[in-house]
Formats: sequence, C-alpha cells, structure tokens
Amino acid sequence: MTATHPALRHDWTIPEALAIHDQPLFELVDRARGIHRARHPEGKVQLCTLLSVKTGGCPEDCAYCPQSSHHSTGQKSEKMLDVDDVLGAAARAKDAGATRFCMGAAWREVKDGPAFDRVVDMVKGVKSMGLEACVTLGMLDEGQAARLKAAGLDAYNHNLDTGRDAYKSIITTRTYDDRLATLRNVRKAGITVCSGGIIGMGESNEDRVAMLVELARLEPHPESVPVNALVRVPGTPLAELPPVTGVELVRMVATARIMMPASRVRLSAGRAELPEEAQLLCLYAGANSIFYGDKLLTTPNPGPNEDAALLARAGLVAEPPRL
Ligand code: SAM
Ligand code: DTB
Ligand code: SF4
Repeated sequence: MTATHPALRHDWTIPEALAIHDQPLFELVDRARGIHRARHPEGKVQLCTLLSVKTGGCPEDCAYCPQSSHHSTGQKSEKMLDVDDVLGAAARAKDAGATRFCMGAAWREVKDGPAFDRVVDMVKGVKSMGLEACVTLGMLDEGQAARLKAAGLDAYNHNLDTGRDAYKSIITTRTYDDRLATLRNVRKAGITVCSGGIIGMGESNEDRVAMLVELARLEPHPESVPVNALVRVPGTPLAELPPVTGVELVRMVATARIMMPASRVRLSAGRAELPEEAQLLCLYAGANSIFYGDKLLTTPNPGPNEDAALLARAGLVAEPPRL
C-alpha cells in the first residue's frame, strides 16, 4: 500500500473525515486525485441514464422530493410505465452511449404483486440489451432482493441522503436504520450497492461527512456513491435554500473518493445549475460517473449533446461496463 493506494478502511470517524473535508481545497483535491489515478482508469466517465417508471404520488415526506404527496409541487401521480416503453427508452439511452440504465419508482417500499412483477420484467429486458441495470424502488426485503438478482439486476440505489442526525429533520416517515436494513438486504442478495446522498439541504459539514462515514463503514463499501446537489423544486419545503456551490460539491466528491477509494463516485443531481468548470473539477477530484440524458427523474439534466461536448472538450471518454 502507498499514499495514493491506501488499503480500503471501514473504521473512519467523523473528526477524521471532517479534517479531510475541511482542509485547504488544493491539498484535498491533490490527495483525492492521487487516489483516483491509482485505482481507476484515467479519463473515463461512466454514463448512466435515469428513467422514472412510476412518477409522483409518493406517501413518504422527504423534504427535498418533488414526488412526495406531502408537498404541492404540481407533480401529478402518474401510472406506471409499460415494459415496452421502458425498453424503448433503454434502447435510445444505449444508442446515445449510456452503459447503465437506472429505473426509479416513487414508492415507499416494494410490494409483491403485479407492479413489482413488471419491474422484474423491465430488469430482464434491460439486461437482454447488454446494459447494466439499476433500480431504485424504496425499501426492500430479502426475498424481493433475491428476485431482482435472479432477473439479472446489477445494482440497487438506496440513498442514506444525509447524516443520521440531520436525517430526522428531512424525513419522518422512515428511519435511518430502515435505510441501512434495505442496504443489507441488497448486499445479501449479491446485488451491488449504490448509496449516497444530497448536499444543500441546510446541513452542516459535519452532517455531510457523517453520511460518508456511515457509507464508508459498510463492508464492503457501496460500489457506487451518488453525490447529489439539492435540486430546489418550488413547492418543496427546501425550495428557498441557497444553491450548493461548485467548491462544496468538489469537497464532497473528493472526500468520498479518499474514504472509498475503489468505489465509483457519481456526480449526480444538480449539474444543470453547475458551471462547466465546477463539473470538470469534480471529475478531476474523483467523480467518475454522471447521469446522462436530458432528464433525471422529474427535473432537467444537461442534454446528451451538451454532455458529449463537455467530455470531448476535456478529452474525457465514456467508460465501458466494468461489471
Ligand atoms: N422512492 C425511492 C427512494 O426514495 O428510495 C427511489 C426514488 S428517490 C427519488 C431516489 C433519490 O433521489 C432520493 O433518495 C434522493 O437522494 C434523490 N433525490 C430526490 N429528489 C431530489 C432532489 N430534489 N435533489 C437531489 N436529489 C434528489
Ligand atoms: C440519485 O442519487 N440521484 C438520482 C438517482 N439516484 C435515482 C435521482 C435524482 C432525482 C432528482 C430530482 C428529480 O429529478 O426528481
Ligand atoms: Fe418518495 Fe423516494 Fe421521493 Fe422520498 S425520495 S418522497 S421515498 S420518491
């Protein structure tokens, strides 16, 4: 092991993580960059396309989310998409250059029945197209995770969202330990774990790193760590908060890279409002994955042409599947 290739650790503490996060920016970026280069192919970015397969009307009260039925965002509850429509979207994503297709549902949890059966068919279809498949469906039990694994699912996204203390002021309808239990069920089924969170919800730097400590204490680390900047949607309780700055996002990405050297760090929601230079600095400091396509779940993302041009300008290329 060397300074740029440290052993993977699962005993991180909050003071230690905070010291990393708060150090002078250039020192932080240098350290993260060194670790990134030692562990990951140079200049490659994973392109993941998102699709909301069941939008709106969610019973959970997540303060950030436009799809919660507790907020008046104008987002209607829509019916679930058909398998064919989803596979059409997956084919277009593949043609545009995506290698991972992620399907989201505005559910509190998975319930056995026709809707879940349909998701299982979507996963099988996406896999048959040679794409990595990821879903994010809320809480999940062991049996449901096993069914998704049997369908060929590569990854399950379930975010811790923030640190344990800050969590209580963001979501009241489920607990932090519920979230961790789902991650255990996903891991037990042999599906890779995608888990991260959101910055810009009024939390402190300590709350931000507390979330990274929770993730980095998991054994193994989540294979993917999405770092989202809050998309401030009118009608949500967090709509009036100040926007996240590029530097804040770089610090979070770099800290995640240092604490979880082998994981993919995904520069996730919030890029539409982020200057190109800030996005590139995040990619320099350890992010190696982005959401690719003109929509996230319900909010805008830079379009594929815009992102292809951004990558080309920086001499970055799309990474082929690693799984
Ligand atoms: N309902 C499922 C759940 O919550 O687990 C899956 C979909 S949910 C929309 C997936 C993730 O999107 C959330 O955990 C949250 O981290 C992220 N997200 C939702 N709204 C967001 C927003 N306005 N800005 C940034 N990230 C957001
Ligand atoms: C994640 O961490 N970010 C994505 C994905 N996982 C599912 C979702 C971002 C959603 C942003 C708000 C929206 O478009 O509704
Ligand atoms: Fe529902 Fe997921 Fe949005 Fe929370 S984040 S309100 S669980 S869709």
